[in-house]
This record gives sequence, C-alpha cells and structure tokens, in this order.
Amino acid sequence: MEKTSVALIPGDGIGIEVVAETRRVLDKLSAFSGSVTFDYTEFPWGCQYYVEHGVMAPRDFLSTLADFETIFLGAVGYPGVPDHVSLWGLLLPIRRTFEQYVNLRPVKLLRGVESPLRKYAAGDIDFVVIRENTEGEYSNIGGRIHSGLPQETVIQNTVFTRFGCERIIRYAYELAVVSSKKKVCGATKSNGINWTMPFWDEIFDAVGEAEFPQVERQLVHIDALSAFFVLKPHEFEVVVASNLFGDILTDLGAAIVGGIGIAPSANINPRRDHPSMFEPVHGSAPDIAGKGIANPVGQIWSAKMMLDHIGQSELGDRLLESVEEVLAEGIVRTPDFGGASTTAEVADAVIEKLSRLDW
Ligand code: GGG
Repeated sequence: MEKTSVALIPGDGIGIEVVAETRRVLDKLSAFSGSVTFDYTEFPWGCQYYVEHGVMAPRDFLSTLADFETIFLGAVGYPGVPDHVSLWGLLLPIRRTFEQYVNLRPVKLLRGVESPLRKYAAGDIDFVVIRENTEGEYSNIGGRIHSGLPQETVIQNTVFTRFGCERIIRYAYELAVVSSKKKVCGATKSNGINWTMPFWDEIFDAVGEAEFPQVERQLVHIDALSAFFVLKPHEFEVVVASNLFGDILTDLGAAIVGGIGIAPSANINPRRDHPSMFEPVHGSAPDIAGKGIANPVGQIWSAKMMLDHIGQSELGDRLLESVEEVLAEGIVRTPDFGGASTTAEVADAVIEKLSRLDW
C-alpha cells in the first residue's frame, strides 16, 4: 500500500473544523480502498500560535515542511492578527519557497447545487482558473515613508518576470492540451496598466503561437471577464490570470457554482521538487467558527485534488462523486446551502456514500 506523508495545518477558525472532518473522510477512503494510506503530522500554526509566540509558525517551519510529500491546509487569518501578518507569516512563504507557482481552482457546477445563474444545470459550468501564485501583485517589494506626516507615502510594486509569466501561461496551454480543451483565456488589463499587462499579453500570445497553435486563445480585460463569468460562464474552459486577478476571479467563480464554501484549490509545484499544498478557497470565517456548521465540501474537494496529485485520481473521482451524491440528495447540507446539518453530518454522509461503492 502506498503511504503519503501529509503535513496538516488546520490553521484558524473553521479551518480547524473542516480539516478534522476531511481527515476522517480520507481515513475511511483509505480503509475502503486499501491502496493508499496517509501519514499525517499536524502542526498547530496560525493566529493562536501568533498570539502565544509572536510568530505564525516556528522560524524553521519551512525546512520542517520541506520533507513532506504534501501539505493540507485549512484556513489562515483571525481577528486580532492583521490579515497581512497572518498571510505573509504562513501561507505566502509556503507558496513561494516551495515554488507552488500554479494555483489551480476548478469552477464546476456539481449535481445538487443550484447556481444563482438559474438557467444553468450541473455540468453546464465547468472550467478551471489557473492563478499565478508566486509573484505579480502579491509582491513584498515596496515600503512606507514619512509615517504620520502629511506626505506619508506607500509604494507596493507589482512584479512580473518573463520566467514567471512564461511558466504559468505555458502550464495553462499544456493543461488545455492534456485535458482536450480547445481554448485558453488570458485575463488582462493592458489598457489601463501599461507596463506589466502588455508584457503579460505579449507572452500569452508568443507562447500560444509558438508552442500551442492548435489552442484557441483570447485575451480579455479583467472588468469584462468578470461580467462574462456571470453572463456566459459556459464558454470558458481554461482561464489564466495573474496572482491578484486570479484570486478575485475565483471568488466570483465560486459564487456562480454555489458559493465559497465548496470551492477547492491546489497550490502546485509542477516540478515536484518541493511539496504541493491543498486548501479550500475560503478563509477562516470567524462569524461561524466554533459552531460546527462550516461546509466541509471545499476542503474535501481539495483532498480530491491532493489525491489527483499523488496519482490516485480514481480515488479522487470516487470521493467527489460521493460528495455530489450527498449534494444531489439535498438532505444533508450545511446552512450556507440552506440546510441545518453540521460539518460532521456532511462528512458522515460522504463516508456513507463511499461505503456503498464497490471496493
Ligand atoms: N484557505 C486558505 C485561506 O485561508 N485563504 C484566505 C486568503 O485570504 N487567502 C489569500 C490568498 O489566497 O491569496
């Protein structure tokens, strides 16, 4: 049986609840299948750790994580710790140090989920957003001078490297080819942002023309693209975007397929020379934390992406199909989906579906 080492970082708020329930689901899946086991090591890092130690994680946390095959993260951020402190102290260093330069975020309408765009049925919306994950607008190059004076000034630079743009754009085209998709859409804003975005567009066209002439390509300004996600989401197959654009677009993507509670993501190092990390798109949701009612589907779907990454995509498909079965029945659902079920009840229902499969 294949054994995969997993660094578990539940993090903050509902992250703690959804990771615990997803771990239970994964352990059952492992027992049913007999083909994979997970060797977990849990780390208590996050905002509570910050309150106690003044840092989000121990100084050597990146070298600790480096030895794991995968990282499974819940959520980061909690009132009392500034959001930029919590993100820059834990999540962003992991993405950068381990060169998880691809943030893969599927936007798919599952069975049993009603889109707020009412003409759409399950499967009608099915595309993936590839977000650049290590540079772009999420750059810590900048500074603040003259604090407290009338001339106080802050500068945050956006960083687009040829290396970084080429590799993420190439990944998007490659994904289109291997998944038999016909077109790739690039998110831009090269009318208003006159250095980085024309550079991005140039690379998008050059890589497409030279290496993937068979793939249809189109650059769309981010403002229009946001509208098209609502007006004609069925037309998208693969969307590639810079760090901030991809982050914003995927909250909208999550909203059109049922909500942020079910949206998964994978932070991937395609070279596999460092661990990849799997986490839901949602944050720590302090308003419902501790109540046991968080939707675990985003975290469970992220586990499916982890299974895909470790070469267990058949198990991953079975896991997502079981989630879809539960959603399609419409009986066990958390309050964000109009139900009254708890996080644990949803996990139990998924486990029950898995137990009925032919193993
Ligand atoms: N589930 C991960 C998490 O807590 N995300 C919150 C967040 O704001 N992340 C920012 C980002 O993905 O850039």
